[in-house]
Amino acid sequence: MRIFFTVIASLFLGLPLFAQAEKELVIGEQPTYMVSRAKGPIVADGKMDEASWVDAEVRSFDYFFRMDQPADEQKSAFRMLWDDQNLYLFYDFEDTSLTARETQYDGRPYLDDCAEFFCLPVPDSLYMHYGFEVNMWKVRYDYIVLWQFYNNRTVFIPDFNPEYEVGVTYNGTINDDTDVDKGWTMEFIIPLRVFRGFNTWNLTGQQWAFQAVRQDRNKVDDRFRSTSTLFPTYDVQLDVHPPYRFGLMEFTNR
Ligand SMILES: [Ca+2]
Ligand SMILES: [Ca+2]
Ligand SMILES: [Ca+2]
Repeated sequence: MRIFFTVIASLFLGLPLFAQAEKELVIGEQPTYMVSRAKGPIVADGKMDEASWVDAEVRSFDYFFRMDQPADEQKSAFRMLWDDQNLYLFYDFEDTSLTARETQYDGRPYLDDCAEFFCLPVPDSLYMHYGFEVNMWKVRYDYIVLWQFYNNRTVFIPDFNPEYEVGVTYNGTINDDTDVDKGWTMEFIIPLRVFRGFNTWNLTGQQWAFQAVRQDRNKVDDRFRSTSTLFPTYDVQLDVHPPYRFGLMEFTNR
């Protein structure tokens, strides 16, 4: 039924649900997020106190999947900064129902309210990326994806366990369906050394491929959640990982 409504909604809204399903973005076509340079230290506490965040480009997650009801379409704001040591991410989510169940590292936080970041440290669409997915308990699922690696099967390698910092704030009650919550934030500091092997120095002017994603679960006892993304995915399978749909980040000094 949900798929039916997705198709109808897509026809009604004129979204290219099928037409571009297999289309790959090529260099020059990808939408680009301009990453400003952090002018001072950033603390991963989930608070946007640092002056540098004022300079960060703000993007919303406007591409929704698996929506069951209007409440599944909640607003998100995404910001990113960089310096010579780190990438900094800030997710700001409106959310009327805070939900976090997973407590096991490398488990399934993506079934909860979850902030996700997929990154490929080159400016092209290739069939591997790093993934970071974290819920409100700061429970992480981090991995390397080999997209459709063999016999069309995509492999997630979970024993990629990099060191990075995550800070969370939330306004509401977690896992209580009886009240109305306000929202939550997540701030990441991901050291560039996590991506060593790729070029991680003299990044000014360089571009990396990435996607940022939100999972929004609104019922404690139902694993159903809606998904929204920064860049369009146009994917029939409702999978957010096809790397040929990633956008770019461009490192600037401004
Ligand atoms: Ca902060
Ligand atoms: Ca891992
Ligand atoms: Ca939620």
